[in-house]
Amino acid sequence: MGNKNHPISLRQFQAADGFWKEKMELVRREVIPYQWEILNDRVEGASPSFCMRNFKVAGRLMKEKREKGDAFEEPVYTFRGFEALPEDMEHLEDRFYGFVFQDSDFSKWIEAVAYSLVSHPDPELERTADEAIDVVCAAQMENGYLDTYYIINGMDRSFSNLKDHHELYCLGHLIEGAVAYYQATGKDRLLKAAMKFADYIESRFGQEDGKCKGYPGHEIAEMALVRLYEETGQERYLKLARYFIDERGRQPYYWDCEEEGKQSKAAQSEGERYQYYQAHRPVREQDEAVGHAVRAVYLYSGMADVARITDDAQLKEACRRLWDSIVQEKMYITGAIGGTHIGESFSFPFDLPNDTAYAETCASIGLMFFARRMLEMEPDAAYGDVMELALYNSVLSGMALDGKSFFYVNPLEVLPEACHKDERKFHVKPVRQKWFGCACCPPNLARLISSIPTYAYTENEDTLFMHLHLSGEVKKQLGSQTASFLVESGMPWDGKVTITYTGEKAAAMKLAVRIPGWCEHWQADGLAKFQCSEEKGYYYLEGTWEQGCQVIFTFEMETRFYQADDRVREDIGKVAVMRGPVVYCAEEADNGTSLHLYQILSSSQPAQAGEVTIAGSHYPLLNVSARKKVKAEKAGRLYTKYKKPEYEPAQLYMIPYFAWANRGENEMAVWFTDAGMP
Ligand code: FUB
Ligand code: ZN
Repeated sequence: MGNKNHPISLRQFQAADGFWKEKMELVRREVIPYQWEILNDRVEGASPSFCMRNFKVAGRLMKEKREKGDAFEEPVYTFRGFEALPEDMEHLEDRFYGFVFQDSDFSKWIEAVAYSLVSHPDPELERTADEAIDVVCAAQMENGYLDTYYIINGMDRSFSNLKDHHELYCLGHLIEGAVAYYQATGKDRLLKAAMKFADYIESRFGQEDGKCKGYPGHEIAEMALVRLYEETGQERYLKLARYFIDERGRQPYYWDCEEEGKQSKAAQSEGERYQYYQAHRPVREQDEAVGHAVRAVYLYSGMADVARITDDAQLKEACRRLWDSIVQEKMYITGAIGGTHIGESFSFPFDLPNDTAYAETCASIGLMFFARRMLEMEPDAAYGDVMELALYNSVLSGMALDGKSFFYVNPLEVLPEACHKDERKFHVKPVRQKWFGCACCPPNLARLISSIPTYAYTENEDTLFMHLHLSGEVKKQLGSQTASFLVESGMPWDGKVTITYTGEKAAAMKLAVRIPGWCEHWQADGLAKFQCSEEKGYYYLEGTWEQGCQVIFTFEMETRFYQADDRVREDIGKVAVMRGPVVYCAEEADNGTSLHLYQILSSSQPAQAGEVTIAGSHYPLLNVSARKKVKAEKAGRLYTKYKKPEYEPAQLYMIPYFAWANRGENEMAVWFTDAGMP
């Protein structure tokens, strides 16, 4: 067993002014309180959540059950799926509303609250969270079961549709939220509830005779159970996680026994069946990332956790293969994944359409989960590069700059008219929305951003790994001694990273700094005292750190053009622009309409043309040499005889991709035809 490299605790990091402190503050000030209002259906004009309402209804049922004892009549399962809210909220019936996994919105919210409380204690928020926890715990059944969908609709059908009905997904999120809240506050009410639910599941599922041989339809329980194991030291949780991972995809398929599984059996051939759920083959034999993208990366994250803890070489190899399949064949330049809205899924290799991309925010967040776990398994900057790419682009684009609206889908090209009129693009929204009926992404963003330092740093006994370069003070415990470093970073706009040792006592340790893959030229100053080496993209500084000792990394941050592999049909002959980890895009707001008429002149280097103010903040505005097709005179016909096109010189102004769609509905594109020379 080995648990060598783990994320730092949030207590070890104090953010300093800079990009990430601003984002974490935004989540604390805007997103968390807003989401609490949403969870309680108090935001006018936003899709109702029903989340806390469902817990309250389930709680009332549990109370009635306690009071009536044997006389209590269990509700009989009534499948209703999602129901739109009647106009009059007062007259809702006492039943379950929303999606089957609505409970998880609370769990993600409480997880974000927990992280925020560590960085910024707030008694009032903590009181609200404690009250919410009371409501949730009141809904728990005596045996530990806690999923309001079945508690309200009838327990006679619980565990009857593991494939689609998310009970184990809700368990996973509950565990994540509960562990985070316990770690933040020391309060164990929710943790005990989550353990009780996990224990109940453990009593029902597993290899042992008489136990159900099922596994989650939507993964997350795997990684959550590992987290619960790491928090409590209780081996049974690790065993259950491992069971879920290894049982998945074994034949005969468990889901063939489930009613709805039989339907998909008829529709799909052997080998394809259950690909959507990554359950078509045992996970150790899988080599292509397939199916629902969020499910996939959540599974792979759990696999990486188990592989690391149990030092399982075969499982590690499977993780590496699946990682390669994603980043070599199925990832957008923005770090987004999920090429098709059909099944919110990965498409076939190199099928990465820009305007119909699904690219769900949760999927990029899940990719970050997977990346961090790969880093815990084996520090290799290739994982850090992807984690950083997803973070600064497809994750951040999921949230408006003011934290008040969200994208579920993160396309790389948008024509608003198409979003409104073309059914193939109805999933693509030209502006962020206040909330969604299926609101998985916004609370996922909140929990990720408020815990970003745990992605920036991992540590083992004598080494602190810096994967992301955030401004702030980071501490590391070395026996009874505390080492600390102040990091001043200009990322993502400027590649200078100054690291000053601020510990009172000198410390002998290694600091390993990720050299970003996008950086071709870099230098480090102040190294004289250290033994330095470079391995797998990390620069190791080993020696005795004394107060005031300073190392400065300068990562040259040039604006660069990128091209895609020739097999990506949609991007052939096109270029995209990046500067450091940030992908740039052009918007109608800066360039006018008809972005498709622009072609980039990749022979000239893009320049920074000052700044653009969006939602009150300033962002770099790039000026890219281009040419624009002169519109042909109207011929009155759709097709005319070929005439050499005429172009006029033009400038294409580009802004960071994550900041797009913050100025109303407008065209946007990341990839442009490369005209090469003027
Ligand atoms: O099924 C739960 C969540 O809803 C998934 O992770 C998202 O893709 C959305 O379908
Ligand atoms: Zn989502």
